[in-house]
Amino acid sequence: MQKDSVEDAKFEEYTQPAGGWGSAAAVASILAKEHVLIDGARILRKQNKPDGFACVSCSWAKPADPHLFEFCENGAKATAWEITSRRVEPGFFDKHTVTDLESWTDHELESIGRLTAPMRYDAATDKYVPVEWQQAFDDIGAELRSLDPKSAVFYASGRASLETSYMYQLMARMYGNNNLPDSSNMCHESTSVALPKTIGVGVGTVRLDDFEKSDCMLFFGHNTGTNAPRMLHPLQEARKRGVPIITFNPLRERGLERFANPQSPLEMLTPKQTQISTQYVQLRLGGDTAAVMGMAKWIIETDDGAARTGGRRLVDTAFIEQHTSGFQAFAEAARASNWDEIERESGVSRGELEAAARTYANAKAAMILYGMGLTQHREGVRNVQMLTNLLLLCGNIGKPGAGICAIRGHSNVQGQRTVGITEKPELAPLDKLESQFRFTAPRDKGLNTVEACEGILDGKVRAFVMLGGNFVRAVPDHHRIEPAWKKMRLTVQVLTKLNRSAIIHGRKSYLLPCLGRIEIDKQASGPQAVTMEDSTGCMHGSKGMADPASRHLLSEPAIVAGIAKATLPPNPSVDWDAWVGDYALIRDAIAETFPDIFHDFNARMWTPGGFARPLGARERVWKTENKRANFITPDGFDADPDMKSSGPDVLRLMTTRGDSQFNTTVYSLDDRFRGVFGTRRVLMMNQADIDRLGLAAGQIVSARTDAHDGFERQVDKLRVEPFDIPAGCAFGYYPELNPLIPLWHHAKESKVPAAKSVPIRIVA
Ligand SMILES: Nc1nc2c(c(=O)[nH]1)N[C@H]1C(S)=C(S)[C@@H](COP(=O)(O)OP(=O)(O)OC[C@H]3O[C@@H](n4cnc5c(=O)[nH]c(N)nc54)[C@H](O)[C@@H]3O)O[C@H]1N2
Ligand SMILES: Nc1nc2c(c(=O)[nH]1)N[C@H]1C(S)=C(S)[C@@H](COP(=O)(O)OP(=O)(O)OC[C@H]3O[C@@H](n4cnc5c(=O)[nH]c(N)nc54)[C@H](O)[C@@H]3O)O[C@H]1N2
Ligand SMILES: [Mo]
Repeated sequence: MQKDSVEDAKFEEYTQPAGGWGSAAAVASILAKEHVLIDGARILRKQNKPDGFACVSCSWAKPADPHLFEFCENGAKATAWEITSRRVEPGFFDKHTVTDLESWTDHELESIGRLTAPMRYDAATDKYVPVEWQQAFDDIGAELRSLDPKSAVFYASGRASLETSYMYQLMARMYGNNNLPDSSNMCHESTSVALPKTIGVGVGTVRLDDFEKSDCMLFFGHNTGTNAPRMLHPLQEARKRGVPIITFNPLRERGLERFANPQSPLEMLTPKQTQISTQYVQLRLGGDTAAVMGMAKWIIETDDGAARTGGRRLVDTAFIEQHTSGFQAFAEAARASNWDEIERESGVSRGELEAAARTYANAKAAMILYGMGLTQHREGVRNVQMLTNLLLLCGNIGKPGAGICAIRGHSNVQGQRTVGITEKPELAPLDKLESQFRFTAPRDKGLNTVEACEGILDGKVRAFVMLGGNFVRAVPDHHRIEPAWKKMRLTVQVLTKLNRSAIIHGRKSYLLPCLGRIEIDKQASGPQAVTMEDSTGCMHGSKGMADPASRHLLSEPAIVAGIAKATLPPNPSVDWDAWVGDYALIRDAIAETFPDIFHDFNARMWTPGGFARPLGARERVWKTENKRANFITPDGFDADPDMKSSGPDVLRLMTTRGDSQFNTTVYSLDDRFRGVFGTRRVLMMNQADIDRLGLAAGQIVSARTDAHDGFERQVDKLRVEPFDIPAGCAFGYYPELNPLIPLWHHAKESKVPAAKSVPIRIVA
């Protein structure tokens, strides 16, 4: 277990490419640390294989013809973390009161290993004590039945299978609410709100085979080498074909600069590496709308000239005519915009944006890929809509090699939405569920993540059930949420390892440890398999192969069924036990609810590469209100309305992931690619800002939010270090800096916390 030491931390540039020997060494080291060297190696061979298990780390697509090792360094870390030989037996809790554990870091809490048995909080001793499964279910059921259903929340973190997620949403709705927030509310909800209005789907349109057909790729706000490393393989292939890749990112992320394929012997033995980005646009945090507007301006004005002189057109006028609406207004806004403002807001020169626009507009089929750097802003929805504006301009939706790729987070976060986990009743097939299961579904809007936090703060939320995740730690305004969280009547966590949400608990609290996806799941009808949806809308089967961490663990479907049976009145239309006995029956129920996507589910789930869900936009069928694809003209470029009046001492902070964590799960304290070793308590700043604010490299400071809403938000003991980041911007790590984000500081329409634009002052 590593101890975070701000003073002794090391900062040195990492000179290697992403992948390569550094990656191979890191895999061996984590397998050794978790004491799973031999079994780990056996298990990794089955990772992301058509007959194996789906990686529990990111949601990137799994190819039909996988590599010999279809996993990356971080996928291997996630596997080792789950199949670790370390255990937290009930005896551990004899030695530690829960109050003692409050001082443990996220890294310390998880590194002690897998929980092995269900536990209940005992207020008399301030300890977790063992409880029988049935007793836990009965207590939880009794508590939930005594509450107004509107005061309970059912959160899902994005890892649980389609089968479990379907059962979970059904349980919440039969209980009486649509309070089904999920991690997507903090993640790609800006996508789910933006895209239905522009292209009529809630998810990205790109599939894996588009990578082979594309001749230009634009990357916005995603750290691929760390957060979806397997994607570097198709990118490397594209580069070998000469495809230009343009990256828009305030940081020079190593994976998007250069990559050595750790599976290619040649590249491992010789210093060969592929340069990934052909142009790297280091824009300001939140500068994307302005940057894309600059590109659109150049394309439209150049095209205006071509129209006059009979030259080659850059704008796809036939496509725009036949398929879209709103082009004239958008084109007018682009022509009217001025370069000074574009350069100032984006932090990028006109020349650079014109060069990027030229490359893009000359491509026959271009795709845009993006992540949290776009969605986690006050203007997250507008950012995403600007990307579709740019794609529509050149007809880049609905043809091979083109499209938009929302790079999702958790391995089944997209799928959880697909099978009904949503707080928005209009997105769930409530009529169908009612007729299938003979109950009356609640029709009022449920709570999303931010609204659930508001409910916790004002005492309206009394019970909180978590299907995975670490809600308390992942949400904004951490220091305000923690004390309120403790006042809830009931917290229930289905989990694999201890985390902050288990330690900061409600008055009654239950820890229900489950099997992980990599483990063998034996039920009445034999070993079970489960399914997930990847970032490209393809559904895959997954079967576990490791021995369970403990024989007392239950599967996630069994736990959801246990809570449901103890909470809900009996309903002959839902046989929870039969579902747990044979997950194929759950898949039959899913297929009945969603026949378009999931017909013949059990037969198709092992299709190599997964089976794809139908997406109208891929065929240029627009499921928008006006049945056309829509340009949406932005009302300005301003990245953050909350920072309008902030003076020059206020920095714009992004909170981001390092290379050795999965969200709040911190594997180690190093962020190798960015050259940060031994601490996560940093504020990385532009040298000019360090000088201007009278600070020095290595100085220990506090960061305070510039919010003016009556609350003091401060994180202490952060080390200032210089970094290649645009002036006025800073970065530090999530979740350590979550206390700085005001709950109300979220994307306007989607309510995704604006974690990439937090206004802070440095207090020396
Ligand atoms: N190993 C590993 N894999 C993961 C995860 C993990 O924690 N670890 N998490 C999973 C989850 S849930 C998710 S959502 C994804 C997250 O994956 P990412 O979307 O990569 O999220 P972040 O790590 O927060 O990094 C955001 C990136 O956006 C850039 N950025 C920040 N602000 C801006 C901006 O204003 N404009 C632009 N253009 N760029 C900006 C940052 O420099 C950084 O490169 O990864 C998933 N995969
Ligand atoms: N400041 C800031 N805040 C952010 C973000 C950011 O970039 N910056 N990113 C946001 C994003 S994109 C996301 S997705 C959220 C993530 O928020 P969450 O999804 O809530 O958090 P995780 O850290 O992924 O959850 C980790 C826990 O999941 C449990 N777990 C692991 N495997 C399993 C399993 O198989 N089954 C079950 N039942 N439990 C399991 C373990 O106990 C582990 O401790 O955080 C958001 N918060
Ligand atoms: Mo996420």
